[in-house]
Amino acid sequence: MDIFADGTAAPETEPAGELPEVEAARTLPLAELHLHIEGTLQPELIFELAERNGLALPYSGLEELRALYEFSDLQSFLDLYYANMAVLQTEQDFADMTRAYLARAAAAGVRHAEIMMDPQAHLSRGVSLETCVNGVASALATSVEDFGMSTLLIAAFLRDLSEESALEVLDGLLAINAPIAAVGLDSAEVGNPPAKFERLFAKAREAGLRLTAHAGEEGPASYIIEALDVLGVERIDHGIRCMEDQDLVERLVDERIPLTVCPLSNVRLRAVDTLADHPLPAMLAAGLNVSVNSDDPAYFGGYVDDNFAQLQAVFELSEFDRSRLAANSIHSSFASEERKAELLDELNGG
Ligand code: ES4
Ligand code: ZN
Repeated sequence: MDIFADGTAAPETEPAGELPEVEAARTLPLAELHLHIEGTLQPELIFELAERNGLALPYSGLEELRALYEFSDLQSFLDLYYANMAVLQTEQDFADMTRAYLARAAAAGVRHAEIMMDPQAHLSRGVSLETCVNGVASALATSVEDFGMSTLLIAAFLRDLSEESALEVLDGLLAINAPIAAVGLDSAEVGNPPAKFERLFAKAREAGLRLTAHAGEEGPASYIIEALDVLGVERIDHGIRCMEDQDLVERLVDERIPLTVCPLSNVRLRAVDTLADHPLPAMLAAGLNVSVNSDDPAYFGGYVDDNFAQLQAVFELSEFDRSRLAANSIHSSFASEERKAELLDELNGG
């Protein structure tokens, strides 16, 4: 099916008298825009890295660790997510984790990935900025030749820490010329509104970085408005709670603001009760610029292809919807216009 640049599709006609095709959905080329690299640490790799680094884990084995993956909210997930990072010690550890993600994402059809990392979560454990940034960046540097995937790095700041801490780390990243394309804002949302980071985002913009922020995951729709108006972000991570504010929905549609939605994450962190209750179909119907992403795939039950497969099973998304989601992801990326055109061609079967 042809998808035009504005996301609309050429009309399709089904040949009369033929049964509809029953075949596995084709793996669409797409961009993954909402992915925390530390959230790709699979339990097996956690044990492998612990052994390599001579660390004792507080779990007897994989089963005991996996049993902890029943979360009640964002904070209960974050506690385990930060604890498991203890195994990331050397540049090699960060590179191995990143390469494992790239290999799995390539199999899921990801052709461009924008990868967030949380430098403050490593600095606070005594791991240097150079170690974590260079480790991830070294794997990304060869992503095109190794996996046919373009990539870029997003430094995300922990909103439950102070703005001073974030400013210091941004200075450090700029001082070492870290190969980052953008900044993001993540961690515990409620009580840490976007406006707390106004100076950080102003400074990042001045440094020529692109801007995104988590908003409207657990926090209210007003945090989305604040992220747009006070921080000046171009993209909203999650954003599902915009559906509680009709005026905001209209604005997001008018301005084509990208929302990087993560359905399995929302189920596992109890933002929605079940996948069947997820607002994604309503968001698509409202004309919002939504994409499907995996967030922390090792923790939430799947990579981007798993997210698509489960959405498909519950909502019977049409090929039109699936292609629109893929096209939205490409249009919403921070890739060059040339790379976007290449990926859109690929999506349109060119
Ligand atoms: C996160 Cl799902 C989610 N929300 C906010 N911050 C995060 N960091 C890693 N995953
Ligand atoms: Zn996230």
